[in-house]
Amino acid sequence: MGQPQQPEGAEGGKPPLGIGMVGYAFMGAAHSQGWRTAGRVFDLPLRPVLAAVCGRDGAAVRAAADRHGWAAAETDWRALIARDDVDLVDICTPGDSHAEIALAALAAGKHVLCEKPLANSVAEAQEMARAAEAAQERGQLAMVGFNYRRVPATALARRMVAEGRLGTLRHVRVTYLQDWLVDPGFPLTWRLRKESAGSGSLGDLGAHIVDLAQFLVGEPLAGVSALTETFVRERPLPAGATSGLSGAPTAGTGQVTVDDAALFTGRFASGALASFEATRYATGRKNALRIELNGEHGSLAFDLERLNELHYHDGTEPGTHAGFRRILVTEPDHPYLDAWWPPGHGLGYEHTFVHQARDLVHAVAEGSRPEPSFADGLQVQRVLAAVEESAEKNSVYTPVAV
Ligand code: SOE
Repeated sequence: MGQPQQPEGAEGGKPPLGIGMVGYAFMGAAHSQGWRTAGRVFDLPLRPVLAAVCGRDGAAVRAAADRHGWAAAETDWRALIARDDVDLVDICTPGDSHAEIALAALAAGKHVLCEKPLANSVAEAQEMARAAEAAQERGQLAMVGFNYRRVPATALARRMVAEGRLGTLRHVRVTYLQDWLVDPGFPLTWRLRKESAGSGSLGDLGAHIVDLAQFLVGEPLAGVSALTETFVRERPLPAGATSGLSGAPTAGTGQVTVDDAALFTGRFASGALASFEATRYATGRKNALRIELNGEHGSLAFDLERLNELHYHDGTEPGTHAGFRRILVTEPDHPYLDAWWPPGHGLGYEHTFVHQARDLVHAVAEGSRPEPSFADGLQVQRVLAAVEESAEKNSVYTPVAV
């Protein structure tokens, strides 16, 4: 069993904030890193303590506790929530358990951090947002893990849009491209089944870009028009799965019941037009989240694969020497950067989780409303539902005549 995180340096003497995390795979590892590091880099009002991690497989969760620095391991999430040393429950499980765990944690008086998408349906997300609202009255906080808001460059972009540097926005262009499903032999994991994941690329990648676009623009989408596709409809069952999942057409394989790709356009209430593409079939693209905003006075462009940079075009400059310039977002007065390395030394993906933990700890200490809230998560869920409805109805899409 791992040792409890000991206070070090600036952390010593601060009141503890006990964290209990459910799930320990990819997201669990990323969140562990965030909780371990936040108080060692930032001067936090509370000291995050990695109290306990939970998973169903006893041996595996104990190994995860050792690896990631959690003091204890639990195999029942209800037992984790009931622990006196857990003040905040961090949910890193597939979407089908988010609602149940979050509602139980809020009912038990705990703060909650929940991975995105908030839930697998609007109905679940609504219940969670209602419970979070009531909990906020009692001083308990609930936040969704849209970590890409916490890249210093995207936080700077938000600041610049809010300052009016782009003027009225006309276009928002976003893509989130991965390629891990290109091989039809890739197994039918939980992310490819509706009952566990809710949706496919749409909920996994589309949720991120919807949230990021709305965050940067500063307002919600008013409507969408969408196309979705499932390119490979049958895949081999994962190793260890003995029976076909419901709807399995042949022994040893099962049906993909979610979208592989989602393309949609949208309109913001203020009039800006937006386009979105979320896919796991963009051969050669690994984690390519790109966003560009065009406004009447300027433009901003961001690429997650070059996340220390923000490109800015100031359209008010004389055309003779105007053009996109690269802002290296590593200066101490850039968001989050005052606590990190000297200019030019750069941050990465993992730091977004450190910043997420930092911001949530501040919110808990101050009793403020954390962002993105469960209400924000619900709003994203409504956009995802509208995309699915539009794609299903095919109502706005017009086939090109042949
Ligand atoms: C999917 O491949 C995934 O892991 C997402 O689930 C994460 O949210 C994203 O940040 C990276 O890609």
